[in-house]
Amino acid sequence: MSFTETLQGLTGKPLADCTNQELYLALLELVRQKSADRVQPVTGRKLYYISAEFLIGKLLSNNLINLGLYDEARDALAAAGKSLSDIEEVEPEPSLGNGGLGRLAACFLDSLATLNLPGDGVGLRYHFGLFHQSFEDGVQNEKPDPWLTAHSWAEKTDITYPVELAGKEYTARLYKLAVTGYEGRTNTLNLFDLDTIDESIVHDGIAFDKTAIDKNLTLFLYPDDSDEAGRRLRVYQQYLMVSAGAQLILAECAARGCDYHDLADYAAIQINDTHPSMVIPELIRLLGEKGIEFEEAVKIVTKTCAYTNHTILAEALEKWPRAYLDAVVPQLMPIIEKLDALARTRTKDESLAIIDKDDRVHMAHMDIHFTHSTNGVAALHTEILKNSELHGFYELYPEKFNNKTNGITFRRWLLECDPRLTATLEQHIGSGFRKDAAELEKLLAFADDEAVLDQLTAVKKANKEALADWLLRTQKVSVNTDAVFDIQSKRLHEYKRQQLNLLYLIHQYYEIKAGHLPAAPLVSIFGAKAAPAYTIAKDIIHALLTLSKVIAADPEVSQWLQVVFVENYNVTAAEKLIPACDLSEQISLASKEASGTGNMKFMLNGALTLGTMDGANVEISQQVGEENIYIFGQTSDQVIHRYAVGDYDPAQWVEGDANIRRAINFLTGPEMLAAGHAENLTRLHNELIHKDWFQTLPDFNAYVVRKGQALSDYVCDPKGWRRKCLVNIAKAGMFSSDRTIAEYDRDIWHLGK
Ligand code: GFP
Repeated sequence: MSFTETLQGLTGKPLADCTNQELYLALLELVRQKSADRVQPVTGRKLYYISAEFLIGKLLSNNLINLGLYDEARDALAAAGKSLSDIEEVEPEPSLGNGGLGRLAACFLDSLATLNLPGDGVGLRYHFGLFHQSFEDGVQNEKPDPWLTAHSWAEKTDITYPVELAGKEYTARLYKLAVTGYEGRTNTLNLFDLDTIDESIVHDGIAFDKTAIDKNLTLFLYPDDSDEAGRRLRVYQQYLMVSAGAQLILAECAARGCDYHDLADYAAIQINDTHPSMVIPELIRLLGEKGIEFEEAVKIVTKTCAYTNHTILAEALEKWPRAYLDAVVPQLMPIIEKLDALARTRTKDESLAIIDKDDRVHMAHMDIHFTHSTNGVAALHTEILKNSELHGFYELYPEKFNNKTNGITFRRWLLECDPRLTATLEQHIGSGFRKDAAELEKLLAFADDEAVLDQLTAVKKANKEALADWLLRTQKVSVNTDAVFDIQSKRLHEYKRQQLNLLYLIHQYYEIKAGHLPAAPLVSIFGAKAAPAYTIAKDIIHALLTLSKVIAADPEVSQWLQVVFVENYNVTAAEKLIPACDLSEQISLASKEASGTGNMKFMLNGALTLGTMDGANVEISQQVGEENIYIFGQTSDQVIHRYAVGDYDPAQWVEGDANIRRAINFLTGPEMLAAGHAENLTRLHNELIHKDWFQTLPDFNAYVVRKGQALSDYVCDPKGWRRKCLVNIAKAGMFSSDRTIAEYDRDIWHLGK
């Protein structure tokens, strides 16, 4: 049967007569059938990757590519006058993640299935995801971001588990979402939900009654935690996820013959950040119910579980007040107390305890004591964990610590998002890189081939045109595609330093006004959501939106400089932005960005990195060589030293440097106040002058100089620039998540064995 006939069989009428919605549903059904054919029996150890976030993005194209159906589908639809990309627009994007952490989990699921490894995800089926972002009057507004429609990728099952929360029994229902691998097997993303959720309780944006647990539990990812009810709600969510997840794991293993004593031969559990940490005491509790004594249960769980640390920021290393756990999960507290006592027999160091003297339960500490592996996500990050942040633990358990540098799936971040570049690469180096990313290195043979460099230039230009069309259509802004496209897209956080970029743009505004024209016109594009309760992050968004208005209203400046802030940045937007980027902004304060994965996506798509020696930027720089990357700023050692000495005073930098002073004072100058809100701008101004916790000012001048160098290279030496881009693409192979997953499997999971 031809593809057209198959699809027609599903729609019941000629394709040309179908609406895009009908075609989307038919394709969804087809993908379901084909992915079901690739489900394989599990033998030996199977991985359960437990995570609060899975930022999976739209799935139609991704699944068609992985199932080898994409070209056929596109051609059959085109023959009927339909466009696959129009059909894709029908699909709502699930916003089940916040940023890199959740996207990493999604890339890992893709690589597991591609490498034919048995590995499923476990998470929650949030009805409204993180939130939908819009800008009103220069301010971020949050609304629910619904994605669950009558026909969704996540299928309801009859499988339910009882979960006890605050002494009351709830019923967790399992939904299964098929995860296809590229020419590989089909695995599952298991998402739990309650049948009693009531979407109608949400009002005024994303507000809702935080105490109505049966109605609100899975409405949002990361509900506002600025009050106690919100923080407790997060504990409720986490326990729902791990209790239902642990019951699923035990049931699946038992069905395969496990007698629970040998659980570690059947399951490997990866705890993604601290949100799923309660799986440790929960498994011990459940094993207890099966008749296994505490001491043995601890050994089984330690052998089964492993922990990934994604950050050294104290705010993200969860420490729950014991009172919350007493109230929400009283059944776990006796176990956590016993774990704390056991940990204290291993070390006298109070700072490594699970329950501290203020009665707070340190989730990461429980993870490190009672799993067999703790890994960081880039070489520098793991060294910082070992040598400073988790040094005491490293001394206690040196054998547990290991590094797994993050990666990205090339199926989504090259084949799907950049078909033009993919075709060009295939023309010269064949298609082996689709399965083996290391083959991209073959491109180095063309580093001085002018025809290939010209082709890469043409691909980039076409991608910039496509982005310009998309920006016009969706954001109502038009951009000059001859300008350098400079992009900073990632979660909004002060350590990622969107505010450093803001100060640069203000500096450029003044320079252009003074007649010091830049080497090239610049379109500076941002994409970022700020956590709803994170005031300064929202002020940074406001300042950028206001600056964008000020510049646009000034013809002298606007011909050289434009600031675009993309509304509701998500995976779909990232897929448009990344292929069109010339300069990738990876400017976090050295030591603070554990790895970054956007840096890898931009590099793979032929953008050059402007970055600090932080996270995986360090490894990118080692791969491409320092002549093919723009590095600036303090080193992590310098930053750590500055924090240790504790004498950083931003006011001195403001006083001592006229350019810094000029840029900061512009925030509350007449132009900005006329276009924006004094309250937000003044607060940001004060924050930078009096606090600047992430040391923006010491890196300011180095950043200005290095960015100027990049722009001048782009204009003065276009061939040299494109050669650098080629080297970046060729050297991106090491950042495939297939490599990362193979390393996790080799060192930690040993799946299928
Ligand atoms: C976090 C870290 C990043 C890291 C990802 C994945 O997420 O440095 O690359 O986890 O390990 F901070 P985001 O801040 O990017 O969400």
